[in-house]
Amino acid sequence: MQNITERLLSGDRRALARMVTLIENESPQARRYLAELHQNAGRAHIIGVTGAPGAGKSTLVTHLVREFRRRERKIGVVAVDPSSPFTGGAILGDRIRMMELAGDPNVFIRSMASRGSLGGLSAATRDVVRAMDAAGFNPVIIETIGTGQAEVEVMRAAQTVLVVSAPGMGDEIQAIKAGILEIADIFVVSKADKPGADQTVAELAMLLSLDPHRRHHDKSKPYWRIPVLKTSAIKDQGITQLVDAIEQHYQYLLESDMLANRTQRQVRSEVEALVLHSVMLALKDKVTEAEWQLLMEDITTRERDPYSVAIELQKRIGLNNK
Ligand SMILES: Nc1nc2c(ncn2[C@@H]2O[C@H](COP(=O)(O)OP(=O)(O)OP(=O)(O)O)[C@@H](O)[C@H]2O)c(=O)[nH]1
Ligand SMILES: [Mg+2]
Repeated sequence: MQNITERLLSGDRRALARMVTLIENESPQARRYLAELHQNAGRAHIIGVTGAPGAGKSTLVTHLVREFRRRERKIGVVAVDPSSPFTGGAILGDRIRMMELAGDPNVFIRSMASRGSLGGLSAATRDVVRAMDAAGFNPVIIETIGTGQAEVEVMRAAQTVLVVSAPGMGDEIQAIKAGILEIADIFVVSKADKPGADQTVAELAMLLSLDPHRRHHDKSKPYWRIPVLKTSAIKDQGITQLVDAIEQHYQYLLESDMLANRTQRQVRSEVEALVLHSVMLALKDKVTEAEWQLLMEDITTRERDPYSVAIELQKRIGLNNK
């Protein structure tokens, strides 16, 4: 009997499904398998789709999957919901909608929800993407709700980020302004069959024109001009143009060295997070909750200062730096 990584690499869906479950459960085996898979990953184009609740993300993803299938690609989808539990409402609806695609052996869809920390969710998402990538899925699409910190974190795993807005969500543009502008590579105005779509496009274009990078970029280097594209799932419009833009963005990333840059930055923050996590585990091992309480009391009553307490704790896990 072959092991799980060999089966996964040969395209066995059950092995991939098992792997995803191990990752979700934060099983220690998962890391060992992922380490084995590492050299086989890194081929997939990772596409992020984010936007406010109800913006039309899942519907759009379904249409993207269909278009990529037409282009004979094998597609992985990870739908991430930071708030609801694994079988929660919205996800269930998405699952039903995506069900029609689920019978296709060249499509692999999984929903994920956070169990623990924010960092845990983005780490698990990244690992699931890596497993799909190693299994030969390309592209891998990550869908996540909203425009907050959690999503930005999850979206860091993506190479091309689509920010989806629907017409008539004026306030949402404000939210976009606040957090998402710097991570967007393509703006999508979904539900373009509805009134107000052109106004939303105009507002986004206006927002982009305020971006200083757009006006003062180095003309000699490859430059990505963030497009604003309209799509309608109902009328099946704009999807091929969107997929063209997604592919052009990937080309841009390759030609401008941005892909290598982004990947290096991601890998670095991943390794840093892994080391930090180990440090926290080591601390948990060496310092009891009761002891924490006493130490914190000492600090709040001004008997001790936080710096010397930190140094004491560092020493206990074998760190000698000041
Ligand atoms: N008119 C119109 N309605 C759409 C279109 N795309 C999606 N919708 C509707 O908008 C609603 C939300 O669509 P979803 O695709 O579930 O949106 P979502 O962003 O994934 O939602 P959450 O995952 O809950 O945040 C559904 O009722 C869809 O039928 C479209 O192109 N035109
Ligand atoms: Mg959805």
